[in-house]
Amino acid sequence: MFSFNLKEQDEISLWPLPQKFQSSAVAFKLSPASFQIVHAKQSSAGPSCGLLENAFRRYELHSPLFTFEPVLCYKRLVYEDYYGVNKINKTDISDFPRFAHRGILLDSSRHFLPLKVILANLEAMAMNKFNVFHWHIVDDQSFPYMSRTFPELSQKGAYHPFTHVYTPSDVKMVIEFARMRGIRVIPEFDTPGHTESWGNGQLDLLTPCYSGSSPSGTFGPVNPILNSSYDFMTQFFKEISTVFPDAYIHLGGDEVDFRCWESNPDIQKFMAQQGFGTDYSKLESFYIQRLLDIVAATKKGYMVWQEVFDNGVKLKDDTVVEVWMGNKMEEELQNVTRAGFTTILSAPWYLDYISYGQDWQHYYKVEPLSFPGTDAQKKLVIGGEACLWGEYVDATNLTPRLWPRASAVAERLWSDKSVTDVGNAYNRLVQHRCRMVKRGIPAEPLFVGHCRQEYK
Ligand code: CP6
Repeated sequence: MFSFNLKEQDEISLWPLPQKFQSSAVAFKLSPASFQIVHAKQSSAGPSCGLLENAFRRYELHSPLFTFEPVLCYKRLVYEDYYGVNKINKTDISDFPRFAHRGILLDSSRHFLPLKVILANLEAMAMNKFNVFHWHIVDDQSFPYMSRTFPELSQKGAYHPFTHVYTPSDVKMVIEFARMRGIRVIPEFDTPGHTESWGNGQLDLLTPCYSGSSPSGTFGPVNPILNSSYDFMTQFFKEISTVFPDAYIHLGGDEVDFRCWESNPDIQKFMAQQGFGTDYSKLESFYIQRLLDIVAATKKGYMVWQEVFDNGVKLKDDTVVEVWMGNKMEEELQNVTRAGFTTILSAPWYLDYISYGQDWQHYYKVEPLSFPGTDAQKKLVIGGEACLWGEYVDATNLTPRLWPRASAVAERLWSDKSVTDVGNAYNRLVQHRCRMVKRGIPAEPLFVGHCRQEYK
């Protein structure tokens, strides 16, 4: 096995663990003059692939192999031997992801996240082979997305109209930075609930709540009984579909609070006309159904939170249903896949929950396909997302709260189902975390210990 002369913490530490990995004891010296990354003969990409060329260049820029400064290094495969010589053991790796959708949800509404923080986390995502940035960009508390069609949404709905907004060029930069790292950007514009901030810049979009027989001055979900609401959504999502190149948009649909709708006499009248009785989930479905048709007309696919499926809304075949509720999660996966929909799992990976101890182990131990179902059903689970909701998170604590806890999710979604040894994962993750720290990502420690480069 491994015969090279290293202390335990210097052992090769790959994260996430590749599908096939064969290392021999034959070690090669590396030097800047001799080191090269080349395309395999059978590679379909080759030097014309700009993405790979860029990735190689970034590696060269950051690799200690290409600097003159002696650096104690934790590369994946490259290590520094006893004499300070960079070495690599002859190794064959054949790798591919277990799940296609490996996402991180960040929430830039509860707190504004500066562009710098988003880009730094895209870099960290790439190091962990995450490939989807689920950008929960707006919500009740603020609307930082600067819309060309409806500039007042951010002018009146952001925490600050100039400093706490994402301009069209900011959004472009996020998308391009992500693309260079193999990451898709799926924006979420959550409606009809979670929309309080939209109301500041778009008159009559939200439902006026009543207290007794008169409006209380507060507002609820998007008003589903006005044509103007759908006209707005048509224009708005037409813009979104051109700004974000990904084939999917997340349309939310979670946690709709019916109390405001119930209080409003116009809504009550509409409910009666439609024959909805007092079942407000029917009104919710009525809204979502129209919204989905509007978005489908832009030729985009959509993702939704699980409630939309639960309420029996008719969904396009290619809809991705995101399962986020922890109770009855397996039952939900069974139901969604039995109905033939693709699904992603985020319920076990709410990283905004924090507790004393090594909670990464809980994330690591999740087996996404443990629910009862046929092979065809299991194939419909295309991945999962680690969610870092923003109520208690801003630029000061986001990165250490996310990393390396999200790395546990990364390995679960990338590596083979059989990769479940928590002790082995611990040893590799400790080093992976040091590697992130060394690259400027302030990932928190797993437990007691130190990183070698701290003693530089
Ligand atoms: N915001 C939005 C949230 C949550 C959801 N949607 C949420 C709900 C419960 C928990 C954590 C987050 N903060 N828009 C639900 C998908 Cl425990």
